[in-house]
Amino acid sequence: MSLLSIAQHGEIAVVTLDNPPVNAISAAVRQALVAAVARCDADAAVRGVVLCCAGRTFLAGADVKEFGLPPVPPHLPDVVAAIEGAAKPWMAAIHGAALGGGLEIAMACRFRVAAPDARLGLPEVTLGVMPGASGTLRLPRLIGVAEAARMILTGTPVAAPWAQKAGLIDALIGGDLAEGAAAVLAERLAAPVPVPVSARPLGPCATEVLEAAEALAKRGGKAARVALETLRYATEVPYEAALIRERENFLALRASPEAAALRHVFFAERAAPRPVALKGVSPKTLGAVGVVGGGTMGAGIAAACLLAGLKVHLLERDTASLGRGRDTIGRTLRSAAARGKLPVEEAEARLAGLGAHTDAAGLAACDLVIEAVFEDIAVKRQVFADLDRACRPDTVLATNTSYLDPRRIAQGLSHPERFLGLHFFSPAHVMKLLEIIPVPQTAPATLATAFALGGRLGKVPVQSGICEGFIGNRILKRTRAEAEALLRAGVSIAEVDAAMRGFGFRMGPFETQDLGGLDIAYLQREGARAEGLEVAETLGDILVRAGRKGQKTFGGWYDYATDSRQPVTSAEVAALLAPHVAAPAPLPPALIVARMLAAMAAEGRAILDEGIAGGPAEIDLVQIHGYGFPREKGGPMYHAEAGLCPEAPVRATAS
Ligand code: T1G
Ligand code: NAD
Repeated sequence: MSLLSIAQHGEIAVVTLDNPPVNAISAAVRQALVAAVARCDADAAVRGVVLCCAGRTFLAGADVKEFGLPPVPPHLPDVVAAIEGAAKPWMAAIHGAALGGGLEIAMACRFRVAAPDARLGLPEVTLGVMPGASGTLRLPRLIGVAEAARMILTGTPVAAPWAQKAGLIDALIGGDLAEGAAAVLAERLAAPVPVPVSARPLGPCATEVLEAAEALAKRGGKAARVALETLRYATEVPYEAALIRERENFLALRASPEAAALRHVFFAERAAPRPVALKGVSPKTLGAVGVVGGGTMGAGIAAACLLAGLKVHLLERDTASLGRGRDTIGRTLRSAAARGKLPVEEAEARLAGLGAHTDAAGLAACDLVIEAVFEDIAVKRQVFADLDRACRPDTVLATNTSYLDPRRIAQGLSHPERFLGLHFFSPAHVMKLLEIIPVPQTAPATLATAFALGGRLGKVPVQSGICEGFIGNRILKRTRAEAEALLRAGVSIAEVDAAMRGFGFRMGPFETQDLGGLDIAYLQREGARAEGLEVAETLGDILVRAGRKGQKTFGGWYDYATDSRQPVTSAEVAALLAPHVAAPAPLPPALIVARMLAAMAAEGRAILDEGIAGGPAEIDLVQIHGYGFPREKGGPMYHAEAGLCPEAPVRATAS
């Protein structure tokens, strides 16, 4: 099919764009649309035009692949102006999603209709930019400043029924969209055509509206703040002046390092669920999923699977533990329903369908089983021996171990080709990162099934080779060592945390340890020492031995009042560490950040050299989706590659 075709439906021309996979608005699409306006205007048989798209969605916005390239005319604002200025009125017929420039083109049309399940949005801030083709001017003219601000500053799309109520679209069209739209347009042409959206009034907005928008902009980062200023300006000046300001601000944001970093993340996230090595490999059908262990991780994993609409069977070692696991899962699903993630009755139905067992025979029908029992090789091996007997030979068996070698867990399995590691992160129903760890015998279909599960759960799946801590926890160990090296060099705990928060992490490395508990890593080190491995003493060990495990003991790297999570610098910690650290020697935050990022990038390069990760972008995704690395910085490998992170001085101590 050609990029653009025009069919006649009586006096209505139906223009169909076909630019797979998502009808991104490339230079060719822009040229074709401008030509279509001229062609329909010149055709005396045409009284109105319906714009629709082939494939899975309406226009998904500007072609992000063109962002780093010199702009090619006609530019998107030219297309928007051509459509609004057309002699024959246009109607946008939306299915799938009208996003970014796609919605801006739809708002230049005199009419907009949509399929009931369509979505409409201006997600530009998620790419570090803002609407650049009249979105900040036309959207508030259609739905008011308050709702327009919420859509623009959060980048969150809205559903078509809401859009109709708000006045963003004129009608919902069931059945054949093009036919329905043509019929509606023919009817509408019997009455006077509405004025163009740009001609509608937009007055100053109430102070409380802007105050609410300011709160949203604070959370949205730099692009959201610029978008808010542009929106505010649009309510104060005539349309043309505001349009010029919008374009200036958009182009400035598009050239920003944050926008470049966010585009890197955008494409990395879309490549993650479809590794090239698995092209053509069919995953197994995922009907029922088994989860062994209903503790912290098992309950989270089971909840994630239920929220994704999968049938779940939970296996615990006894009825008391099973009851605790089911209660945790129930709380998670009811909380999701309370937040509007799914209807309450649907949550209850899914909970009622949860299989609950204390014998592995209960998992016999499962297509995939995830083990999340104690981090103990003997316990895990016993569980897999039971599953080997209870499940079908082709049932995929996965371990959620954090640190054990999956090859050791797989020893003795009758069908190791169906086994691998699936490393979820806590809380498992929230954290998007999923590390997928094949063993040498893992079959491609098993691996493809794991990636398919990741996609079904809305995770960001990243394949990891086998090493201590896989990709994420290995880098975490390196950066914790670097943070302690800074302490030994005389930098304070608070300085390190403040510097990393200033860079964009929500919490610094020491605050994070207090939140999760210092004892988890301590026990892992003690376990290695018990096995005769040489593991250097860490400053964290000193604290744990003094009973300071973090917030759970009201003291870790910081002190905590019994009724507050507010960290307070601790005199006891200063005394405990005094023999091991230099006299206070503050460092500029930029240098602290440089050293920490250099440590991450150095460990990432070692991971790449060892073939543990497939590429630097995957390491970036691990850090962003598993450890809070700020998205708008692109990840440690991107940040180092982009020359944004000077090589820090040689590391002070070994980890
Ligand atoms: N440009 C280029 N490629 C895109 C693209 C885009 N806008 N959107 C998706 N792709 C590619 C993606 O990389 C993948 O490629 C394939 O399409 C399928 O994507 C002036 C400036 C539309 C909801 O932010 O939200 O307009 O890996 O796996 O799950 O104001 O894609 O197959 O080679 O995500 O069905 C604003 C971003 C741009 C929309 C479909 N628009 N895209 O989801 O498919 S800025 C966006 C999405 C803008 C104007 C400004 C989703 C989707 P490959 P996918 P999906
Ligand atoms: P947990 O102690 O909270 O839960 C373990 C559960 O396993 C308990 O409910 C226990 O009753 C159950 N169990 C033990 N033996 C069993 C058996 N034979 N059959 C069925 N159930 C059994 O532990 P957790 O934090 O959920 O960790 C579980 C696994 O996940 C560990 O391997 C851990 O390394 C890994 N993991 C933990 C985290 C984390 O942040 N906690 C993150 C990623 C991975």
